[in-house]
Amino acid sequence: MKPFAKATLALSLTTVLLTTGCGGVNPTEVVAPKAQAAADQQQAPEKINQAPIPMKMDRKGTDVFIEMTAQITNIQIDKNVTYNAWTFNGEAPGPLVVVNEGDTIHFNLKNMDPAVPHSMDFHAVHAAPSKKFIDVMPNEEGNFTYKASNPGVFMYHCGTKPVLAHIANGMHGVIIVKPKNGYPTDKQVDKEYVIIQNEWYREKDLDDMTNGQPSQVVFSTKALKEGMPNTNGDTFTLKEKPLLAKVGDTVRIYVNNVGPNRVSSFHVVGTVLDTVYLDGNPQNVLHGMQTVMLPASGGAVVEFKVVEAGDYTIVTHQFNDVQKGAAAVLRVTEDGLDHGGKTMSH
Ligand SMILES: [Cu+2]
Repeated sequence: MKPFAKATLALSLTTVLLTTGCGGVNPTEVVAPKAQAAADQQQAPEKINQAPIPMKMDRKGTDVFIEMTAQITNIQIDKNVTYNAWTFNGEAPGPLVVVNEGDTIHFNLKNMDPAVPHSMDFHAVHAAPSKKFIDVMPNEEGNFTYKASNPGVFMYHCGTKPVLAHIANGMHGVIIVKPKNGYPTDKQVDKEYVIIQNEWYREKDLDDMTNGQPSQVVFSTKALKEGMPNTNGDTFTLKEKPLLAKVGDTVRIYVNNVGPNRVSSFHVVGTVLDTVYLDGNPQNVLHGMQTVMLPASGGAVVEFKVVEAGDYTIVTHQFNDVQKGAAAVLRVTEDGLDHGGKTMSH
């Protein structure tokens, strides 16, 4: 125990003894739980669990004001596994950020972590990292301004050393910069979703992270509009609660692989990706792809038509990662509604 913790514990014991001494209650019964709680807090600040705080976003013309928190929050990643994660706003992946090409982002990072510095690296901007992606100290705030001048589906992440640990502990997410003139296929799209792939390692195990041995590889979805599903990266939610589409729909998925280490071979079983915009840039257009390679941090916009009712599994075609959880289900029905029933997934 650190000297400071010892002093605090001694002080709180004395206070409790003094205030309860003449009340007729055996002081030891009263003192033990309070003193223990104080001691626990001093000894293990990494085990705190901060309730998610929603991201704030305001717009004035092309100026967008975004406030995010760095915070420690428990995230369920598998049926029986909860991870005491380092997060943005209590979500992992963090909240979806959507801005327009040409916007100026005024970003405020509030670091609620009492012990560890954190930072923000937006892949969507041109900025000097040594000025704009710098550490924000515990219980402090940092303000940064940059322009979102490139359209696409970009990763964001904490860039504090060791970056591997900060990303693997949950500090990653996606920022979509909508192209000024849209995508040429905008009018054909009926349904839109976001899917993010990330890895989880044994909790805070830097060896597993360094050796690239994830315990789970997972998919999540983030809401593009209110009412849409918004999940953390886990092994089961998107298999049990499928995304939905209607027969004949053209479905668009904004996808990103935030890693930190694995490459994603993004594939939708039972269809061909009719149109793909690599990294989500309308100029990087490809057609008729079976699988899109997403490097760590890489994104894409993929579009495909679903012609038959049924369950379509979305995977990374690196099936050892599917074995570790990386799959989601798109359920296609005649009316686009879910009529229940167990999903068929890989
Ligand atoms: Cu961090």
